[in-house]
This record gives sequence, C-alpha cells and structure tokens, in this order.
Amino acid sequence: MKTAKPNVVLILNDDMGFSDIGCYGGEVETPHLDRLAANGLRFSQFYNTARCSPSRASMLTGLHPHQTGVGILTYDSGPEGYAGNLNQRCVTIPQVLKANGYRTYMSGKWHVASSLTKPTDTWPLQRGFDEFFGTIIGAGSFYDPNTLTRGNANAEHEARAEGFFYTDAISDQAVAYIDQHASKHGDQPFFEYVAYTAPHWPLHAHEADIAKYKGRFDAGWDALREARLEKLLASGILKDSWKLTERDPSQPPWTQAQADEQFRAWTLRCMEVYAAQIDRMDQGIGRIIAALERTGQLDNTVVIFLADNGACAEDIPEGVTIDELVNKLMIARSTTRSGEPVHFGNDTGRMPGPENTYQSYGTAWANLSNTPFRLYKHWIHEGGISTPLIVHWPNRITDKGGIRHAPGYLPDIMATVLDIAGTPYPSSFEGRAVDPLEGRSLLPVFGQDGGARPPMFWEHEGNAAVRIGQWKLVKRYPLDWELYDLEADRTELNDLAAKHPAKVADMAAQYDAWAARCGVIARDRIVALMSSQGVTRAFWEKDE
Ligand SMILES: [Ca+2]
Repeated sequence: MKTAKPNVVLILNDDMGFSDIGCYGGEVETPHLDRLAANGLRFSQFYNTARCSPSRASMLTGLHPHQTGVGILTYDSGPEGYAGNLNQRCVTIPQVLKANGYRTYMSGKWHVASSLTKPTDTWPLQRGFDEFFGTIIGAGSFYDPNTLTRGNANAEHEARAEGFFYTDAISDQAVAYIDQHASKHGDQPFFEYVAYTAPHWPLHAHEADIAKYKGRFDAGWDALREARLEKLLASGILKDSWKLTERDPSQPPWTQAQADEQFRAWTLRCMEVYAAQIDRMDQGIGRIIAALERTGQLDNTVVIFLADNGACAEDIPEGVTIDELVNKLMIARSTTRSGEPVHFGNDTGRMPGPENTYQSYGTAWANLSNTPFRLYKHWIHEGGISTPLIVHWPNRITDKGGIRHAPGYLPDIMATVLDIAGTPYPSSFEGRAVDPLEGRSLLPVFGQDGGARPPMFWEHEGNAAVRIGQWKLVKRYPLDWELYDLEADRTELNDLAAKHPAKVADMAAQYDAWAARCGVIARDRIVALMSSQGVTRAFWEKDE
C-alpha cells in the first residue's frame, strides 16, 4: 500500500574523499550513486564534521557534537560534553520519527556509544530504532567485525557464515528491512539509516572487485588530481576560477615514487583496494534502490547519500600497539576466522585486501581523494569536511541532475528529514527538555538554489572554523586563524587574514560565543584531561 508520508533512506559512508565517486569526478565506478545524482540533486558545498563519532552524533540529532556528549570519540573518560555517549539533552531522528508514525531501521556502524559490548541507553534500539543490525565500534575487519550486534545481542557469530563480508551484510540487511516493511507494515512510512564502514581502513575487498581497478590508477596521484579537477569543473560542481591545491608537501611526486618498483606495485594496489571498497558499497546501494522499486516505494522515498568526513591520511598502526588495536580499542582481530595471524601495518611487501592484512592507503592517495582541497579527516579545512551530498526524490525533485551550491552541514540533515516528514522538532522528549535544533531544512533548496543562512561553526580537537556567507575563518591547531573568500578561492590558497583584521576579529568573536554556548573545551585542557585518563592518544588526536 502506498503511504502518504515519504520514506527516508539515509546512507552514510566512512572516510571517503570529496571526489572519489563517479558523479563527483572520481575514477571509482559508482553507477548506482550516479543514477541517483542524474535523477536527483548534487550539493557542491555540503559539510560534515571531520570525524566519525562527532559527525554521526551531529547528523542524528541536529545539534553540534559537543552538545550531544560526543565531543571527540566514544571513550567514556572525557569530561562533560565529551563523555562519548549521546546524552539526554538530545533526541535522534528515529526517536522523533518513531513517535510520529514511522517505522525505523538501521543497518551498519553506530559509533556514538562508549559501551561496546553491553547495551545501554545510547545503543540504537534505545535511541529510536525498531530494528538494528551492525557494529557499535567505529572500525574493524570487514570479514570478522568486532561488536557485530543484532538488536541488543552480540551477533559476531554471523560473520562465520560462508562468504560473509560486512559491506554486503549491511546492504543485505537494508534490503531485507525494506522487503519486510512492505509485507508487514506497508501502511506506515519508514526511516532507514544505512551506515557503511567502507572505505574506512583496513583495506579489505573482494579480489574480483579489486581486479576491476588494476591499472586504473597507474597514471599516479599527480596526473589523477589534475584529471579530477577537470571533471569537477566540466560537471559544474566546482568553479573555473578555483585552483588546484599543490600536492601534499609531505608526499613525493609520482614520477619519483613510482621509481621504486616494490613501492609502486604496493601503493597502486592500496588505491585499487580502496576503490573496490567503494565499488562494493555502490553495488549494495543498487540492491537497495532495486528493493525500493520492487516494493513500489522509490518515487515516494527520499534517498540521501553523504560521507562522515574527508579522506583519511592515517597510517597503520599510527602511535598505537597491535595489542591496543585488538584488545583496548577493539577495532581489529589478531587472527583470521581460520586462525591465521593478521599482519598489521603498511608493509610494502604485503598486498592489502585479504582477511589476514590490516593496512591503509596513506597520505598521497588521501590527497587525491580530496581533490582539489587541502588536508584530511581531523581538520576543518575543505579537505576535512567537504562531502558529496546526493538527494534523490522523484515525487518532489523536478530539477533532475541539478547542482545546488547553497552551503549546508550536518545539523541540517535532521531539520531536512523532519521537514520532509512534516514533523516538528520537539522542545522536549519523553518528559525531558532537549536543546533547540541547530540545523536548517534544505527542503527549500531542493526547489531553488541559494538563500541566506545563519553562520556555520565547527570544532574538532582544537581545529576550528566559522563560515559566514562567502567568508570562512579556519584554524589548524595550534596555528592562528586563516581567512578565505570561498567565492573566489574555495581551495583555500589565499589567506586574507592579514588584509582584513577587523573581519577576523568579528568572526573569531562569533566563533568564541558559539564555542562557549555549545560547550567546546579548549584543546590544551582536553589533552591534559584525556591523557590523565590513559586514553590512547593517536586515535583521538591528530597533529601535523
Ligand atoms: Ca569516518
């Protein structure tokens, strides 16, 4: 039965750059995302929050991460605003929708709870989902994920099934929920949150998918960055006047890097596996779209796709021991399911992909992934927070294939979803007051691009920014504020701070007021507090 209220399928992926997927200029084959883009909208200036947990906390609640209790990651040793658990002053999208007649399903990565093995009031079922299958922790093996959970119960044994692969399991479950909903609850609308872990490290992928990309990156990161920029300009996503940033100064030119044959073979394989991770996700998204079509729901469903932060330049392992990865952080297994040892680290003598490897693709490829922007996950420069945003809604979006340049960020997702559902944001929930919504609905922008919006603010580990109109004031801890005119210089090449001191002072004052209001704690104090608690440094703090 057709429902009057639209369904919403919110698809988030993990640690992917701005220009990796086909419809944003990349080499990865993403025909299903490209189809959504061709029949829907692509946003050119949508922003996330630079890191897994805070991005998820912000997107699910419409607030800033510090307001929700997830200031950095999900360690429970942080001070107020950094407890690593969604607090009781926020309410999630599924909580509000469920209270307003929606069925709610989640498949994939949660990562906004500090308790990894015992259900708490910050696990998915206690935060508004009728059904949940996925992982509580933020990363892990794609063949044998830690903290795999169904409902409130451990489900790690499900990874023992022949052919289990987490990306496929997330897709299959998302499809099953759609089919199950159609047969059992067809008179209700539904909200489905699909949170892929691809292409977050470790580099795990199917050989058949990796083989598709053999040779695809042989031109190297320098030439491919140029090629991506050309495609982004030709598509109208970026403006001609914006220049490509220089190659990350810590990385060699491709002509030099490829001279070492062992390194060349290994690093190309890394990028091929990364591409295969995204490819496999896109195949799953194709099955989700097919399920919506099969159940007659595609036209009445809003499908939203975005990434949780920019591409990731972390090496494996970086500042932590294998013991910490396996036992303390719970993001790795020391052996495969058949008992072989897992080999950790970016060892150029071992090709990534199989279950017995645990590697990442490194800075130079992350630099390609974020073309044409600067910096990576952890930072608030454009490379850290710029994400593709695709919105597909046949019943309402008439400008098929259109591009929207209006800026937006994660708190807008809740505002938009509630607007789509015709459901107001509550001032209180289950008898407790909740903080006012920080986001703005993008629904008007679906019809027409542009329009003024209030300032946007970010903070992550002392890295910070405020954007007001075309102006962005941004700081890379522990350096000073930089000022960019994004209308003229989206790639942040020309720092105008010295030229406009009054504007810097005004924007910095607005930032300070926001930071105080939202409970941002200064980086130096956080370092002291968390170090004293013995929290592993490398994974919550990223330096130069
Ligand atoms: Ca992430």
